[in-house]
Order: sequence, then structure tokens, then C-alpha cells
Amino acid sequence: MRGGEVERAVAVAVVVLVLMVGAGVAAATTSSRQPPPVTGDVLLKVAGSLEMYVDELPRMAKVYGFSMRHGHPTPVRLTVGMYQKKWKFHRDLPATTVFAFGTSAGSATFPGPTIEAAQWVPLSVTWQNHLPARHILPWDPTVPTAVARRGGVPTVVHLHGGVHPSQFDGHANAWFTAGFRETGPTWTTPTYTYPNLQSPGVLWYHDHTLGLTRANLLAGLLGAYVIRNPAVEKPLGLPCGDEFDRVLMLADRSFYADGSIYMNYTGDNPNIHPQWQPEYFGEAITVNGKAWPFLAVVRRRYRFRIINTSNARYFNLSLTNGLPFHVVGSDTNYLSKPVTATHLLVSVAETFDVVVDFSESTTTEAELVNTAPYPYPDGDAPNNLNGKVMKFVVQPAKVRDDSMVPTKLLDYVNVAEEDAVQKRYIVMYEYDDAVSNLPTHLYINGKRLEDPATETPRPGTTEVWEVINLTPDNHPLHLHLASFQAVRIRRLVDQDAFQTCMTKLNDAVRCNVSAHAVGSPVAVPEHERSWKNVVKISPGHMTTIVVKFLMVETGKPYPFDAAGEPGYVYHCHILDHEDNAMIRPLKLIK
Ligand SMILES: *[C@@H]1O[C@H](CO)[C@@H](O)[C@H](O)[C@H]1NC(C)=O
Ligand SMILES: *[C@@H]1O[C@H](CO)[C@@H](O)[C@H](O)[C@H]1NC(C)=O
Ligand SMILES: *[C@@H]1O[C@H](CO)[C@@H](O)[C@H](O)[C@H]1NC(C)=O
Ligand SMILES: *[C@@H]1O[C@H](CO)[C@@H](O)[C@H](O)[C@H]1NC(C)=O
Ligand SMILES: [Cu+2]
Repeated sequence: MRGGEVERAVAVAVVVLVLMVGAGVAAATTSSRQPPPVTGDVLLKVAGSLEMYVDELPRMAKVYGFSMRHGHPTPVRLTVGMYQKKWKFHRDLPATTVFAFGTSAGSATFPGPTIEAAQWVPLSVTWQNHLPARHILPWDPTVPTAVARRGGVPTVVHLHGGVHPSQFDGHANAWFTAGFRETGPTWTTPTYTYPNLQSPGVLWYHDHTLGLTRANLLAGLLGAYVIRNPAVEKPLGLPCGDEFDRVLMLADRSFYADGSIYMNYTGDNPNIHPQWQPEYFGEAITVNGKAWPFLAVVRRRYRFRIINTSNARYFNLSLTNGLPFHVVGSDTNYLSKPVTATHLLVSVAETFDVVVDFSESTTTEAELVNTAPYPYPDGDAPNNLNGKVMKFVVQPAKVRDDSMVPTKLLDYVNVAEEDAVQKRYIVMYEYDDAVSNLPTHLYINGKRLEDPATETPRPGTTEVWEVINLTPDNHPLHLHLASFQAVRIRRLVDQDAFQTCMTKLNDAVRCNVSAHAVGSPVAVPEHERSWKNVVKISPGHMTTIVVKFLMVETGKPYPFDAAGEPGYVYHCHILDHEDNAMIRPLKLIK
């Protein structure tokens, strides 16, 4: 899968666009059974015509998942809806039609409001779908997809990083349309209860509907969720408060000149999949719903909780004035001690919780830039559009700063690989069309979500998963419920022979994996040696991960029945891959 298409589209935008008018209309009838959103002005907005750093970084509204009574947080119930509305991504871009989360149509935003939860205080959320009959973006019925027979946009909400019973997990088939008029086969309840018993940290909520996740997220169905516990976190002394503790939700998007979101109506391999493309890359980088925003900062420490919510883009982030990131957490959990890094490689859905100290800035401006090739790692280098993220404007005066980066953060259970009761091989395959050589679909272990569960761990146990990537791309592996970490990465030697055997037998042991996974070891970066819920899996390597099906804060079993229906899933978090069909059941059994 090559990123070249994107670059060429920019270089010859006019030519491509002329073709697109016709192709779009023709494909739309077969692919999403509806016309493209734009009929008049279909000029792809080549993002270069938008001036950078003119919009201020928005602070998303906060919705509190608890109320204070006699000094203690107590439970509340929330209703959060999904609405179609207009959103301004840039001062000079007409308002864009999006799908947005909010407690009302008027207050809905892209991304949605940040839900503030308190550790130990359960939160019940009724997720409501107020979306219209038709999707604003194309989708493809030839990949396994939720289809609402009576119209409407199927949606279901997953809290990424959440540790909760599977009935509240937002199973891909637990979707529902507006007014719960129609529901998917595993739908049971309109209200999800999140126990919030896990470590304080940053999570995010987003759509997870079978086959529609890429389009629903692209349309805007995503938002942050922060669990806090002042008793545990205050002593750490990290920057806090609305001003100095900020969520940055990164998302890449392309736009038409009329402001609407651009998504290609024509598949890479339209004879097989009329619309599906292996990776969506947008030319404009948005942060908290603004393209290339700026933030005025004072000379002190800030905490940024960076969440990559792009469909397929990895970010290799750095600051142009050389200021380092003090990484304090990743994927909802704290590190045991801070790690200083000048570059952060953030995969899709991965989060990094960092502190930047602007008092050390030798410049008055610092751009946050991105150097990750797309697709990662062997695609094109970023250009001067998607290579820029946002700008910090550093105020001259020094200010008082009582915050710090402590030497010690929080401890969780040890990796303890020797505790593993089960070893599993998880193999990532890409299938290409023999004629065009273009990808047609991706599977894990040669299977789809619909095939019976093969990963059936027992609650309370530890397992070792040997994850083998036989595709040319890096894939961010995401497990629901469980926390895991990479402990070893080995290059596969004689990969062609191994691949040929695997294509035939689909059995790592019989294909002598132990004789192939012996190449040069690759170190797991220090700031990724923590309990994570997304791990980047390099092509041509075997990554050994230790997976804990228990509370990594305490080592104790889940305080709820994790073996209930409908079960969880694990998948690649490149949304275009997840939809076709790099997703498998994860069914805990007693
Ligand atoms: C849309 O995808 C088709 C098929 O891959 C490609 O030919 C076309 O150039 C793409 N359009 C744009 C604007 O990238
Ligand atoms: C990130 O970019 C820096 C500078 O361009 C480079 O040295 C580093 O190797 C990159 N990291 C990854 C993981 O690609
Ligand atoms: C962030 O980067 C990865 C690459 O792993 C990409 O596939 C992913 O979809 C991005 N978006 C999110 C939401 O993480
Ligand atoms: C695996 O290794 C054994 C012993 O070296 C060999 O006999 C066998 O042919 C190998 N199997 C495959 C599928 O390569
Ligand atoms: Cu993938």
C-alpha cells in the first residue's frame, strides 16, 4: 500500500478531480447506494491554500461524569447524542458537515466534549443516535458491514482503553440507528456503565460499528475521556487545571473547496471493493477540530495528552525548537518513571501523556512537526502540509510554576512473562489481487470476525502472544479490555520461505517459526515499556507481547464478569484495515 497516490493527487489535483466527478457518481450508486455529498463544487481543497496557525487551539467543553457531594464525587447519569451539524475547521474554509458528539445538537463539537470521570465512581452514559437517514461519506457494502434496512446510520460507541463488562464495550455488531429503530445482532442496552476502576489516565470514545468505523470516525464520532483521582495524582505535582493540562486530539482530513470532508468514492480495486481504500490519509492535520491551530503558551510546564485519532496516519512528533517531551504516560496508564524523548512515534489510537517545559524555550515560537512516512514505515515522506501539526507561540515573560516532572510516577504489576499460562500466535496477513497487485483485504490468522473465536483466555490470567506481521505495513494492534506490552521484537529471517509456508498452512509452529524469528532484535522504546492498549507491530518481525487479562493496577481479577456476552474484540487500529477485516473476537471464558 503506497502513499504515492496521495502525493500525486496533490500534484495533479485538477486532472484527478475532473475524473473524480464522473467516477464518484458512477461508483456511489453501487458503493454506498447514495450520491456523493457534493454536486456543484468538487474541487478538492488542496490544503496548501489554507494559511497555517490562524485558528486558536480549541479547548473542548467538559462534561462531568460525577457530581461533588459533601466533598466526594458521586455517580451521575449522562446522555450524549450524535448529531449532524456544521463545524468550522479553519477560518478560511466554509463550514463542514460533520457527525458530532454532544449533550445537545447545539453544543455538539468535533471532537466531542471531554468526559471527565472520577476513579472509583461508575458512570452511566446513554449514547443516542440523532443522525439522519443517510451517511455524509461513502461506505462499501462489499466489506463486512452493518446495514440498516430501514435507513439511518448505524453507530455504536466504544470507550478505547476502558476496562468494563463486554455488554458495555460497544461490540461491532451492537450498533443502533436513530431512536434505536433498528439494532444489530449483539445489541442489548442503550445505557453503558463504565466502572472507572482502572488507573487515572486518558481514554477516548469513538464509533466502532462493523465496517463503518472508518467513515463514522472520519465524519467526527470521537472524543476524549479522562479518568482522574486527585488523591493519587496531586502528589505527582504534574501541571494541572484547564489551562495547563490539555488534550490534543490529532486527526488528518482532506476537504473539498465547499468545506465538505473528502473521502474517495472509488476503491483502489473497484472490481472487488467499489469504495474501500486500504488507508485514508488527509492533507490537513487538525488538532481539536482546527486545521493547524496555534496555542499561546506562557513560560512554564504544560501537560499534553496527545491522542492520534487519524484513520491511518502515524505521527513522528517533535518540536522545532528542540524542546523535549517528558513522557509520563501512554495509553491510559502512567509510566513508572518519566522518560525524556525528542521524538514521539504515535500510531493510530495510541496516546502519549507528556510534559513540555516552555520556560526552557530559546525561541518565541515552536512548531509541532511530523516526520512519519505514510503509510508507516515505508511510504512517502510528509510534505510541508501534513508534516506540520500546530504551533506554540511562547510568551516572553517568565511566570511562576509550581508544577514539576517527578522522578517517580505510578507502579503497576510487573510484566512477569513467566506467569503466562498460554502462548498464542497472531499472524497478520494482507491479500493482494493477483492481477493488479493491489490489496483486497487483510485478516488476522486467516480469519474474520464472523469466524468462531479462537482467542478465549480465562479472566485473571497472563498470556504470551507472538504477533507476526507478514504484510508490508506497520499495524497498531489493539486489544479491548486487556493491557499488554511488547517485551521482544525479532526480525524474521528467510521471510519469503516462511511467508510461502504460512500462506499454505497458516500454522506458525508447523512453519518452523522458531527457526525464522531469530533475526536482529529491535529494542522496545523505553517510553513504550508500560501497560498499553495499542502496540505498533513492525512488518517482517515477530513481536512478543505479554497480555494481562486482569487489573494491572493491582494484579487482581476484574471486579466484574468479563466472560459474559457478547465478548470483546481485538483488531488493527488502522480503521480502514479494521473494517476489511483485521478484527477478531476476543472471548473470555470461565
Ligand atoms: C480515488 O481512488 C482512485 C482509485 O484508487 C484513484 O484512481 C483516484 O486517483 C483517487 N482520487 C483521488 C483524488 O485521490
Ligand atoms: C522520527 O524522526 C526522527 C527525526 O527525523 C528520526 O531520527 C527518528 O528515527 C524517527 N523515529 C521513528 C521511529 O521513525
Ligand atoms: C494514528 O496512527 C495510526 C497508525 O498506527 C493510524 O493507523 C491510526 O488510525 C491513527 N489514528 C488513531 C485514531 O489512532
Ligand atoms: C521445519 O523444520 C524441520 C526440521 O528442520 C524440517 O524437516 C521441515 O521440513 C520444516 N518445515 C517446513 C514447513 O519448512
Ligand atoms: Cu492494519
